[in-house]
Amino acid sequence: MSIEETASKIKNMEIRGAGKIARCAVMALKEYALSIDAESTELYLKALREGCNELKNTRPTAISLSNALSYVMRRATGESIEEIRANLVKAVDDFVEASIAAIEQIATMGSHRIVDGDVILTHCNSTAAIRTIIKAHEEGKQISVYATETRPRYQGRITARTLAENGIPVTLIVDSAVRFFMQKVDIVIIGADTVASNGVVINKIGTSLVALAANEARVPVLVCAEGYKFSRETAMGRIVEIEERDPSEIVDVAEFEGLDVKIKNPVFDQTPPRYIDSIVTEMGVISPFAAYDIIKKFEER
Ligand code: RUB
Repeated sequence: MSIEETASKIKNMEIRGAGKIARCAVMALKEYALSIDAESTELYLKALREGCNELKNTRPTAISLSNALSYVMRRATGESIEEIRANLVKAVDDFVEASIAAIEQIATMGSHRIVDGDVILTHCNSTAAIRTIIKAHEEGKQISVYATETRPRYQGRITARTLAENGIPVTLIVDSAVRFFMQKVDIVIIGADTVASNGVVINKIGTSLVALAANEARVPVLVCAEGYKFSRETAMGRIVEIEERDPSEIVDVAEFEGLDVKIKNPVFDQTPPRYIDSIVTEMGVISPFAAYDIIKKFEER
């Protein structure tokens, strides 16, 4: 897919989820790198950087997107266009392979936290969280899942379908029923778009309410997040921008025409580390307060 097509699909959420947008973006950059016809290495790199920016500007919250693009751009070096191109292609292939392997490593470690008979609650649609749940099921554990519908885009329906297709009993609930059902839940398992250096987890809007309800009911919250979702920028003071999408995703705005009604649609929120039990990464299971260690470890790779 071209850069433009990929950027547009990420923007309109045909491609979504922090991991998937990162993988699709670098794959689009690879296609572009193979097609650029430039007269010098400078012009070649300039074109790559422009392509990168177009992809980065699609969705602001998930650091996975810019971390993935930065990872491949840092490796796009060489004396000639051919060399730069070959290094970029290798970096993209390495990134995609490692990011898929990371999901499996997370699932293996995360499934150890799920015991036979567990009732799990998940929010939104996270590949890493879902794979962890399916892994526990494959290990023979009898589990069941509450999946929130996840307004306004209903990603929870995808989650419910995927889990059910894998033979896991699922109950789909409205987001506002989370506290109602929390007493029946043994563990909350969710994904992340960004993990800040202070352990704050940024994920789909409503995650912080889920975590609050879990905390009140003494239910542990497990976050499944690959190392490239940790934000080095936050260690340098950067605030994670919370994406606000069009009000029409919530309601037909014409219904309120002429009335003093504002419609707001922030699509992610921040969960403080004190409401999170552990974060499962491919580099190990950590306390959210150890997020900075993952940032350092990931950079050393
Ligand atoms: C998706 C979402 C997911 C994370 C992690 O939001 O919040 O929980 O992105 O997903 P959206 P994954 O639907 O707005 O992209 O584990 O697949 O990377």
